Amino acid sequence: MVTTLRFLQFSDVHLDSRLTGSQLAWSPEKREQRRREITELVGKACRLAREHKVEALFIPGDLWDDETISAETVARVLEAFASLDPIPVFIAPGNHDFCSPTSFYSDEVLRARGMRPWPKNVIVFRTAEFTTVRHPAHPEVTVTGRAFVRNVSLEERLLSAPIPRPSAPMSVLLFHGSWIEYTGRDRFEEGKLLTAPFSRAELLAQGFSYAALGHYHHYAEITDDQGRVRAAYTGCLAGRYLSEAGPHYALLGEIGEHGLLAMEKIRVDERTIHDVEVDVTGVETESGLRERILGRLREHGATASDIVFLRVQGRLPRGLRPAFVLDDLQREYFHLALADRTRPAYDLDAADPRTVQGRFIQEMRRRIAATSDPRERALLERALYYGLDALVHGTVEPIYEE
Ligand SMILES: [Mn+2]
Repeated sequence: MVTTLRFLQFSDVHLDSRLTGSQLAWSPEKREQRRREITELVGKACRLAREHKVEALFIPGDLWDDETISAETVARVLEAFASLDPIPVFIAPGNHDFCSPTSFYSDEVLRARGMRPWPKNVIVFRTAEFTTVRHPAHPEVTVTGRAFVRNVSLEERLLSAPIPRPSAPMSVLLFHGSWIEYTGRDRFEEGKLLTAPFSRAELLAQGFSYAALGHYHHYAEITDDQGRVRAAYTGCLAGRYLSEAGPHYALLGEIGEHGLLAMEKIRVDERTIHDVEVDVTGVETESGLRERILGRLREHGATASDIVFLRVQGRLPRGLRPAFVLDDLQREYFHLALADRTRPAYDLDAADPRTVQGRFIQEMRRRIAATSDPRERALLERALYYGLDALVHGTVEPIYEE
């Protein structure tokens, strides 16, 4: 009888996702390259699973994006999983790779497209109800899971009542849903579904040895009162959006009867998204600007293979713009997008109320101070600088927009 089980867990790969509508402003070529890279990560993760001789692969959902997933990508995933045979791969489809009769989780769909069926070592939980199976090589280990069958927000508290299952020395749950106490950066992201919500208390009361969680995109773990890890989100396998800045992992772990005995977070993707703010106040030349920004990026740990979102703020001499050094910066990194929030270094405090300019500054600052609406404040602030450009220099360019 086993007393431990070694596994590799990853989820939320979102294969073939569009990567459009992002502040990272990918070009079509970069989007295509990034999609290909992310597909390759599944094969890389499977190689890791073999190298580390795991006894199971756990994928708690959002392996792909249903609207855009291609047959070609699915074919590669099927090959990667088949190469793990006899190591079982357990999949609990999430809201983005929901399991429907017309999805790629259907062997009929695969057959109709002339593709191989799901490999026999892959166990997909295909129903919205919880199902429990036994590990093919270790029958004393049960694995419980369910599927999303469409991409909708599920309000039901699926973990509030005990999930019926046979008793076993070791039990694993694969679950895709929203841990309500999660505080990661993607928690309140626009468009992020709150779905199949559950609390720490509800999950722990189920009494599983360990739960592999999917849906949120940053690593998070749930510990019991003894401090043992009883559940973990690995987060997405690779960053695609600004809300996914920072490192991402697959989780190599070993489960005992009451939680994880050991775990290692393994970085599979070679790229990291960096969300970096730099203040350029005091810089007076283009080369000074480049050095200030590159210094800040190095400090942040950004390397040539990384993806950078750069927020530049502060006061610059009028006529000096971060966009002037953009090409130089972009050459240093795989991808770099710039958000310019700098303003000209007008001395607002020296406003002389006897001049039109001075009265304009005073009146605009009074209005800025009086509003509590951040959007109105941003608008008034932009109006202040456009007005000063006009009054002081006689020319206005639309440069203070987001
Ligand atoms: Mn999801």
